[in-house]
Amino acid sequence: MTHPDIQTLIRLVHETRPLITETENAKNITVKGYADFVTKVDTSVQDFLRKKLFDLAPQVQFMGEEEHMDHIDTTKPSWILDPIDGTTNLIFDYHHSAVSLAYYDGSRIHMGIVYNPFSRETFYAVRGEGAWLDGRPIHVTDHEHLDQSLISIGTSPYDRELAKDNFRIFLNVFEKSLDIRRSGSAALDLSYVACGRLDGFLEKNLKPWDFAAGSVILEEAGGQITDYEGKPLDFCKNQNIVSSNSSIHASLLQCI
Ligand code: 2AM
Ligand code: CA
Repeated sequence: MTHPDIQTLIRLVHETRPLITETENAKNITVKGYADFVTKVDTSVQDFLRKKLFDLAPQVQFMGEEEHMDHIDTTKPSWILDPIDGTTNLIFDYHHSAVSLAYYDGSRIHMGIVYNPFSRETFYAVRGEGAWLDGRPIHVTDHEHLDQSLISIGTSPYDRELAKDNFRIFLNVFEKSLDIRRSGSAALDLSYVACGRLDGFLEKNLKPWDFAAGSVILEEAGGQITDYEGKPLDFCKNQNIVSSNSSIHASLLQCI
């Protein structure tokens, strides 16, 4: 099977912008768990893209955040969609959220798109071909030491029992790095490491749609992404994510 065309996919993803920025749907909120929300924007973007992606490639399975995934055959191609990554930011009108779409080819993530409709920036990559921000090639930083590095942390707000261990790690990272940041969107954090706005990002217990698209964008930009033990990721399970410009990866793992 030929892979879908990235430019066609980018055009589709851009069509979601009015659904996100020009409605009051972000105020229509359902609580899924502690600090874990879904809004009418999440469901309307997912419904819109699911239909368009089915029309484009009916044989490709669909894995999305607002959808059950027990039906997925992991040996076959699949879309992995987070209709809104950064839902809490959306609810607070923080203007830092993204649509995150990945194409899994049956063995690895082949393509990824992360689109922030507020800044109108699109990060994307095709495995083996490179990574871009709005058509310009992107690359990670060349910082070799943690004390030159800006690191984004994710607080896993929905898993409060992880907080003590998380903040122990964040203290280690803060003491050894230049400074830390907290953005609220894992997909944008990975994209920011890819384009050199950050040197690294870590967060526990992320779901496949939080990191699938960002992972290929980061790897194609020269970065590295693993679990907290430095092992390759499993795209079918929740994962503790460590990502970096590659050079500082070992030092970042040591903070854990
Ligand atoms: P979301 O906005 O799509 O929910 C914030 O710390 C990061 O964690 C965001 O990327 C957020 O994605 C993600 N996140 C939020 N709730 C989550 C949950 N229950 N499990 C895993 N990741 C979650
Ligand atoms: Ca989401």
